[in-house]
Amino acid sequence: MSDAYEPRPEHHFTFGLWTVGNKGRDPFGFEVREPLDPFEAVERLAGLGAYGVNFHDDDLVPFGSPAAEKERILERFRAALDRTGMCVPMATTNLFSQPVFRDGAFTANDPDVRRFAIRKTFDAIDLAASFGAGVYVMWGGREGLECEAAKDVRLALDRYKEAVDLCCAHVRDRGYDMRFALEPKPNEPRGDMFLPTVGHALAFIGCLEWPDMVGLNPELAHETMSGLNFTHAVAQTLWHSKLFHIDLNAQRIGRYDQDFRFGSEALRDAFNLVRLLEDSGWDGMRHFDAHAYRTEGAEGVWEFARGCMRTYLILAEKARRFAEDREIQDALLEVRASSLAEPTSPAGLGREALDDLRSASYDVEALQVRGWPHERLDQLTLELLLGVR
Ligand SMILES: [Mn+2]
Repeated sequence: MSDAYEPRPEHHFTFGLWTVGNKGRDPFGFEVREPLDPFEAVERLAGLGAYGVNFHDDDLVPFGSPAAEKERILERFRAALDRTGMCVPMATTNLFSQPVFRDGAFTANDPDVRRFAIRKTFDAIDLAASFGAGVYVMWGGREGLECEAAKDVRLALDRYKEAVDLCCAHVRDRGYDMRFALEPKPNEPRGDMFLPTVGHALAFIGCLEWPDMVGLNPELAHETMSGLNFTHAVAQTLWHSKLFHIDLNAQRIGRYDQDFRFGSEALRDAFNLVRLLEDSGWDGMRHFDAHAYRTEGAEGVWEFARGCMRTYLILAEKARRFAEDREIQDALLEVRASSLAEPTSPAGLGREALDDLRSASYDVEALQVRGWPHERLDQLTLELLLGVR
């Protein structure tokens, strides 16, 4: 299948090793797919037109590998990257799989567990820097609780802040060109997790030692699990200049963390998101944090990966057509979409401007009789998406 929606490296699509390498294990069933060699993942993704590959420290070098084994793995991985031209734009730490993190990592009650988590993260940051990764994602997989009495959330946030500050200090001390991206999630695997939504994380960043070094990696599935509008979360993150990275996938509200192929659920929401990313000119990586259905065998994984990228490109094309569609543009004029860019107080915040606002009279009768034809605009958008215009 070769057409206008063929992914190419310049589209900046990336996948985590853990996404295409997902073996299909879930809380009720064992693995259904063989482990995927990271080197094969690089080759296959490059063949599909991806730009890069991201990893947790343990995805690449299994936890506890001896130094010689680590060197051998890294050498082979580097060779695969060189051969294919694939990049590593982002990396992260696994602070959730090992039993030592059962009570949390950065927010574990035991200070030695916290120090071990910091040490593991420092090592993973060094590994990330050696591959040229410019973004380091922090997803607090075990940062949370089930038993409310066991942790004071305010103290946990003190320790969370301390950990992020220490990681920033490490990057500054080493002189790396690297920024951090926090990834909020409301629950799973913990009953309740700290920094549960984009809004919580944005507020948290303002309290850090080096807030400029820290932004967000919002994930579609995670925000949707909370029942929130992911496109709005991303828009606000952009508004704060904090969109450092993004995790794309699909998710239905009120379900477990599904991590489905991008666009496979809530297609209109996916369109709104792609239109936002494309129209904003955001130049970050389009990263897919998702995995193939458990039904799939080894080849289905590549159908999944290709599908994520193709759907993004198809929706980007729809976004371009939305901007060119005469009737849609007329409908936008009708709802005065561009008038929202006009300041409410053109004279500013001074005394004179305030007096103007205080003394002006408004014909509320006239203002309230007018309807706003959102129905027409919405239907036109839907018909564009359905392919009949
Ligand atoms: Mn993610």
